[in-house]
Amino acid sequence: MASAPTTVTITGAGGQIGYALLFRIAAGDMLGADRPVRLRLLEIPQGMRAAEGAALELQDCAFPLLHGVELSDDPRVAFDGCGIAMLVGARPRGPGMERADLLAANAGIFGPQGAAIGEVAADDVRAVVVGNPANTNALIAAASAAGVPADRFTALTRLDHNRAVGQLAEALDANPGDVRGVAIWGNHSATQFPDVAHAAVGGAPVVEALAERLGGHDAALAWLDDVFIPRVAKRGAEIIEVRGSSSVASAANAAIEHVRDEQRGTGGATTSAAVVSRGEYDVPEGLVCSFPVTSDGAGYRIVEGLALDDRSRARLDASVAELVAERDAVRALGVL
Ligand code: NAX
Repeated sequence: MASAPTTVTITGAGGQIGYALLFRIAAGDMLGADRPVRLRLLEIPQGMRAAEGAALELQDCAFPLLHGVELSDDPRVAFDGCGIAMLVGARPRGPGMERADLLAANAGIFGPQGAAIGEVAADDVRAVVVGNPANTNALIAAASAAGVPADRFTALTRLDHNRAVGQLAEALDANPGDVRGVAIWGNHSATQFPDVAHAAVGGAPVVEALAERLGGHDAALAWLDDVFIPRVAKRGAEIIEVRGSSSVASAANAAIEHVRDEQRGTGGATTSAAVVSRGEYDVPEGLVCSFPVTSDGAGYRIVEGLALDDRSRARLDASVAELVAERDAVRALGVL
C-alpha cells in the first residue's frame, strides 16, 4: 500500500542544483518507488520565476509519485509539515568578500530557516545542508531550530566521498561499486581529508592494491599524498575550470544519495556525511564535521574505533581547526 506523501522542501530550488534535484526526487530516485512526495520550493523573489518554470516542467512529467508542488518565498510556509529539508540556496562569496562577511550573510539565511524548521516542520524532520559553507551553515541552522535535536541536521560531503571513490576506481581500473570503506573527514573545503586507510577494492586493502600497481608501498603513499588527496579536495575548482560552471548534476546526485541512505539505510556499508560531533575522534562536541558513517534508516551514525595514524590525525586536526575558526567567527557575530 502506498504511504502518505512525504513533504520535501528544497531551498534555492530555482538554481542549478535545484533544477538537477527536483526531477529525480519526483521520479522516486531519493525515497524509492513506494514513497510519494510533495515538493515545496523555497526561493527568494529573484529566483522565483526559475522555480516556477521548473514547477511547470514537473507538471509536464506527470510523475505518478508527485503529489503536488508548491512555491513560496516564506520559510514558515515552505517548511510547514516538512519531513525532509534540503537546504541548497546560499549566499555565494562575492568579489572582495571576507570570510566573516560570507559567514554573516549565510547566518542571515540559515538562522531564520532553522528557526522556521523548528516552528513548523514535522516532528521527525531531517535536514541536509548543501549550500556553502555547508558545515557551518548546518551548525547555524541546527542551533536556530528550537525543539529539533541537533543531530537531525547534517551537511553534504557525499560528493567528496563519491569523487574519492571515482578517483580510486580509475586508478585501480575497478568498478566504483567495488570500492568500499572510503572516508571523508573534516570540512567540506580544501582542508578535507579523503582517507583510504580502511578502504578495500574487491576485498583487498586499497593501499595494497595501489602498491601493486604503482610499484611499492612508498609509491602508493606518494600518489595518495601528491595526487589523490589534492585532486579530490580541489575537484570543485577543476570542474569549474573545465566546465565553466560549478558541479551541478554530481552535487544533486550526491544530495539524493545522502538523503536516500539516511532514510533507507546503507545496508552496513560505510559512507561519508558531515554530522554533529559528540566528541568522537576528539572532534570538539557540537561541530558539524564529516566522518565515516553508516545508517540503519534512522539517521547517520559515526563509525567509531578506526585507527588514525599520526599523518591522518594531523590532516583531520587541520580541517577541524578550520571548522573551529568558522564556528568562532559565527560566535563573534553573536549568532550562536
Ligand atoms: P545557484 O546560484 O544556481 O542557485 C542558488 C539558488 O539559491 C538561487 O536560485 C538563489 O535565488 C537561491 N537562494 C539564495 N538565497 C536564498 C534564500 N535565502 N532562500 C531560498 N533560496 C535562496 O547555485 P547552485 O549551483 O545551485 O549551488 C547551490 C549551493 O550549493 C552553493 O552554495 C554551492 O556553493 C553549493 N555546493 C555545495 C556542494 C557540496 O558538496 N556541499 C557542491 C556543489 C555546490 O558547490
